[in-house]
Order: sequence, then structure tokens, then C-alpha cells
Amino acid sequence: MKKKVCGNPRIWKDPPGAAMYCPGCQHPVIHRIISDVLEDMGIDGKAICVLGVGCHAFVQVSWDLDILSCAHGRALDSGTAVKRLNPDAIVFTVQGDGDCIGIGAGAFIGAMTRGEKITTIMYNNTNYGTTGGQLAPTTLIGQKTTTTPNGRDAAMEGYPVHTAELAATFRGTVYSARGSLHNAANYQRTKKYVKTAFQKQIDGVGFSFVEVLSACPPNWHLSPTECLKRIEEEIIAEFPLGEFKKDDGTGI
Ligand SMILES: Cc1ncc(C[n+]2csc(CCOP(=O)(O)OP(=O)(O)O)c2C)c(N)n1
Repeated sequence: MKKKVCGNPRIWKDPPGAAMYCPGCQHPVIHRIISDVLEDMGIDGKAICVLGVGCHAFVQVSWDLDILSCAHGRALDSGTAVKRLNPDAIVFTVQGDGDCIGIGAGAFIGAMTRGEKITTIMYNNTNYGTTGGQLAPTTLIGQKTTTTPNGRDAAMEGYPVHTAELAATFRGTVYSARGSLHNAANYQRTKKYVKTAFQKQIDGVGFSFVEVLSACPPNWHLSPTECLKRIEEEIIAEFPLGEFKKDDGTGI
């Protein structure tokens, strides 16, 4: 039997939309992981992607896939409808941190409360990337953004939200993990998390979630290499990596 050992995934358009991203941005790396996982699992033919608004949503020019673009933050409301009307489809949302746990927090919590059989991949670059790097719920204490020029101050702007840990507290969530891409080992681990999340949807047991840390060189005012160092030394200290929940939907 022939086994493919290199080349682009089936849904990856030629040329892929990676060219739309700033140098060192890791959003297209997450797109690639999702593409590979869908193909490896043989579910790319029945996958439907529901998008929020933001840099993460530029994936629509990379993928040859059924895609629904929604208003900012509303991907999980629309994704709910798509999944309920197409229960055999693999429905997943691609969302930024601002989209998912900022403006879309209500939709996110609603989907987990109902235990929708959807998968969400949240790209956490600790800011609102597209609009110029404003404070997001995930911004670190002390981090300078365009709306916190002196650095995030907990007394003024509150503390960073730990989305993967929060997701794990919902009974309707059966899988929650956080990965990063700052080295090869973590790239592989993140790929495994994405695979497990889709498997939970195939098993039909509930909502599955993966948060992935993503470098944002222009808004962090760092070089791509410095961004990887920041993730390793600073961001993981706030947002630890790993699986926070993995169950079979029985709430155990
Ligand atoms: C209802 C609404 N509010 C605000 C905006 C403006 N807006 C577009 S993208 C964006 C930020 C996206 O940030 P995030 O979700 O973190 O994604 P990233 O760009 O970092 O991938 C905002 C505020 C919008 N398009 N619609």
C-alpha cells in the first residue's frame, strides 16, 4: 500500500493562504495541523468549518472546505445550527482568543452548557491581532497593548482568563487541552490534542476544545525568534500546557 510521506494535505489550496500572515505568525501553523489531522483521520470530506472574525479567519483562503463565516464571536451559535442540521458532519470552529472568550464568551459558554458535539480550536495570541493589538481577556499582567500602553494592571483590567481550564469545568465539555508550537515536540503534542478533540466529536460524547498558543510578532514588538522565547519563558508560566479534561461524556 502506498503511504504519503510528504506534500500538502488535500484541503490545502495551492498557493495556501499562509502568505496573508505576518512573518513569524503561528496561525498558519495551526491551520496546517488541523488540515493534517482532518486528512489523517479521513474526515476532511465531511468537515464543516465555522469561522469567527480575525486573523485566524484568513484560513478561508487556505482551505478547500465547506466554510461558514460568522459575525465576530458568533461562530459557536452558528456552529450549533450547522451541527444540529448535519449531525453526521464534523463541525468545528476556528476562533481567536478575542473572538472565543472576549466578544464570543456567551456563545462559548452556551455551547459548553448544552454540550454541543462541536470542536473548537482557539488561537491564543494574547491580544486582538487583526485590529492592531488591543487588550484581550488572555493578555498577560504587565503586557503592553495599544489599549494598555503601561501594561495590563490587574486592578484596572483584571486577570488573564484561562480558557482551557474554564472549559474543563463544564459537564458538557468532554475534552479540553492547551498546546503550543514553540518547538517540534510541542508541535507534535498539539497535533495529538487536535486529533483527540476530533475523535471526541466522532464518538458523539460532547464538546471538545483545544487552545493553542500563537506568536504575534508585530503586536508583541518582538522578532519571530524572540516570540518563541517569550512563549517558552513567559506565556507558558501563565498558561500551562497539557490536557485538562478527557472523559467519555458521563461527567466522570
Ligand atoms: C461585532 C464586531 N466587533 C468588532 C469587530 C472588529 N474586529 C475585527 S477582528 C477583531 C479582533 C480579533 O481578535 P481575535 O479574535 O483575538 O483574533 P486574531 O485577530 O488575534 O486572530 C475585532 C475587534 C468586528 N469585526 N465585529
